[in-house]
Amino acid sequence: MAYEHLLITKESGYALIQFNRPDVLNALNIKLMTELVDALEELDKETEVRCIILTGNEKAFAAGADIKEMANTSAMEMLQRDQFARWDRIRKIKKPLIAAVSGFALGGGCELMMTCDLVIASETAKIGQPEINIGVMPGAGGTQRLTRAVGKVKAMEMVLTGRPISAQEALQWGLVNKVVPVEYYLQEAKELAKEIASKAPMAVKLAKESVLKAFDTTIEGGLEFERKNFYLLFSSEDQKEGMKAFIEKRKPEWKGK
Ligand code: DAK
Repeated sequence: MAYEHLLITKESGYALIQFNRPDVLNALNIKLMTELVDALEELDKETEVRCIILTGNEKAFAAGADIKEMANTSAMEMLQRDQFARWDRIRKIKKPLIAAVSGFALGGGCELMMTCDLVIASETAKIGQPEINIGVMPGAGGTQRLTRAVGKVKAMEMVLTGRPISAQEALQWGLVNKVVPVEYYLQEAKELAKEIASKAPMAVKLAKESVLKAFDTTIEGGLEFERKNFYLLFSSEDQKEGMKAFIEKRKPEWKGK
């Protein structure tokens, strides 16, 4: 399928989605977000795709929602059109999502990054929630996911001052997994995708689901959920193969079932 604002490539085991609005620092307009959610849902169904990388370009992952598109929208229009509803569908993607971030990841760009499961950043990344500078506040997780990731006082600092943080700060604050020189951030994300793609697909899927459960349940409920998923994997062929291969001292061959 051809997209106006996305470039999609598939390599062995994973897919790469690149935002393609370089003139506006990959500002996330409705069209791009519609395409992104459609593409993610399609790729989520493809068995040979086991992991998905989201990226922009060296200058910008994404500088936020498209301010020019949003500027004259009324609250009622947003409510009626449920303009931002499709953002919620990204949370439902079952394959691991890796954000490969260079340059600006601001506002909705930072929120999109935080919706991903893993983040590789280049040393040039500038990550922030600058909505306060344009008279609004974060609307897609910047007060919730950010606070869970970095804690109250740091989230307050980012949301109330709008100041972006550096890649190194993001690493120290637990917002990104790894920081590498700009020449390597995409390569690093691809290596990570390949590594995850080499694991048993059903185990990856249920493990992601279980980790995410920690964000919206009690510890008791989460442990119960985890245990059920653990038991469930014993009905998979891959569990038999994985444990047999260990005992026979060979590499497992996953079937994805
Ligand atoms: N929207 C539209 N255009 C943008 C843009 C944006 N967010 N960011 C940059 N651009 C455009 C600029 O207008 C400029 O276009 P031309 O003027 O050349 O036509 C071009 O990209 C290059 O930008 P600059 O000339 O400004 O480049 P600089 O290097 O000087 O500055 C900058 C880079 C990133 C510091 C600056 O562009 C900037 O401050 N951009 C705005 C960043 C920002 O405020 N982002 C937050 C937007 S609000 C929700 C979901 C999502 C959201 C809300 C709700 N729900 C689910 C409910 C999200 C909201 C937001 O993200």
